[in-house]
Amino acid sequence: MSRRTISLNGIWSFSLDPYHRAVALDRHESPTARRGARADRCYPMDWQRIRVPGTWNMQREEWFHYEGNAIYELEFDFRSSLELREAFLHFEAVNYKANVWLNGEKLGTHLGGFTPFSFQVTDLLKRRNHLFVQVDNKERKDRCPSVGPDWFNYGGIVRDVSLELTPKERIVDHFIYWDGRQVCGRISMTGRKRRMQIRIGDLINEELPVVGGKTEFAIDAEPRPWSPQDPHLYSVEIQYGDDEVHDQIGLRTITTDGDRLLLNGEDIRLKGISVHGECADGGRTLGQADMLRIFELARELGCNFLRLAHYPHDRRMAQMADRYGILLWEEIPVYWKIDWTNSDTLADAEGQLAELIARDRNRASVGIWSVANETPEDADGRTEFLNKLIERAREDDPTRLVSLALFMAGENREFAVNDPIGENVDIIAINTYPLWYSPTQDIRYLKPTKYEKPHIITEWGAGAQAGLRGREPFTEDYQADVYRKLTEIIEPKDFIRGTSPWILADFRSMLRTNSVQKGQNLKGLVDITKEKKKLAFEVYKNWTFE
Ligand code: GCB
Repeated sequence: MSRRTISLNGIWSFSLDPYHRAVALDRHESPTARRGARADRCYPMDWQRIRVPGTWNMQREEWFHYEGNAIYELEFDFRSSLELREAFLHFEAVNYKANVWLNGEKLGTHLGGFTPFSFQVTDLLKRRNHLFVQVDNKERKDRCPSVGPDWFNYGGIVRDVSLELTPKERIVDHFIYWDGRQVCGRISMTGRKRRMQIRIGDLINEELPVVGGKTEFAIDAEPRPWSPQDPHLYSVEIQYGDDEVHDQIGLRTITTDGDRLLLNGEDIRLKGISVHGECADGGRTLGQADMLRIFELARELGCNFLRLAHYPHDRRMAQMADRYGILLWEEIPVYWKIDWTNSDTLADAEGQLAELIARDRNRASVGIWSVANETPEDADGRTEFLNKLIERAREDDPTRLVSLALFMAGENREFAVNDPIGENVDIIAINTYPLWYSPTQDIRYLKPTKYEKPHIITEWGAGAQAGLRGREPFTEDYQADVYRKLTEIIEPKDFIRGTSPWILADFRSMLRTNSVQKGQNLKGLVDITKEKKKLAFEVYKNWTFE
């Protein structure tokens, strides 16, 4: 085995630190001293045990509403030999700001609550190690998301932590895709070896030169294309000196032609559903079974498309989608109001986008990168900000479509037609809530926007409390009726190439603390446990959209 992953998941020590005392008092370096400290000494921490990965909100009742600064620590042994190896400390996601120290050395800071990051720690590892992580999830105007999104701001080390050991000379990154004619690859590596070997199923088996730390190739091939009907995956093996990387990759193209959306050159209509990355018990930390449940429900609904809203979900979602043949829309949390003219905020958003693309660009299921959701067209600096993100997405991945969700409110019978951002995206995606937020809006006459591009209705829906019957809003019957009416309107409109109503499951939201919603957004087709189906589930399931 050329590579090794050592999991650092497990039980860690944890304390809320609302006044930022740990770092201010430089107390992060010696946990043992702290633990032995007598109660009357000046130690403000209240060390408790916590599960990593996990969100603190779901692990103790008194932590449920906590938003702010907290500290984590772990002592771990490391016995592996580091000769001829590099070691990286890897975090899959920490919400939102993470400062990390290993053995008293500050490794760095990461912003963004949903994407992976690592630090090289080869020279810092010892037999006995002390890892200290300061996590701050306080909402701020200059972050992405900014203050007050319509979801719950779960804090903590919410996804896996590991040590990754690789050979010194190693493969850094690979990006493999099919452009419809050739299988193309870009592989980067560090080291002095001049050659590398790549095998892609029975399509390619080549030894190729490495020039300037890179190998690029484009080889004529006619693969069995990946699609929802036939989610075929090829196994990929890349060898470079002692290093070896394995992957499972689907090959397909996704393009547009006028208002048509094409998968492998053929028209496709997307019957989808939006979903948050949340589960009832774990909050933002989903286990394998929680993710499988999402796919099980999506498949039962007859979906070929999932909108992973509004931030990067667990990386295993795209791996599963590859296997199940579900196309994905992946998004970054540039949501509602952002500090559009702040260059640090732009850098943060770009960082999250780049990390997401780097993580998932080998996943055939990912068809669309979304750079934002419902942003105010007239806000100063907004369009420039979004254009930079669109540009960045295209630069990092020229093989996929780029979009964002717009919003249509009010009485207009046409989609939000004048938003200049429509010029630069591949898909016009619109959220709209007739019969709910815009009760008198009549979308029967919906026409396409002025942009001759495929249109997707990325949100519509209605709230319903599971089990509540009647004719009023918030009953299951009312919601089912909205699903009946909207699907009837959407179906014959040929310019609508996809839809992903809001939403698969009820979810926690800090915007929904009133007496009906009791802390949850209730627009799910199933309740928050994903066990109770509402009437609308059956309505949507029975709808064919081809
Ligand atoms: C939207 C937002 C989504 C909300 C939803 C709602 O337009 O994009 O994040 O949760 O409406 O239920 O209001």
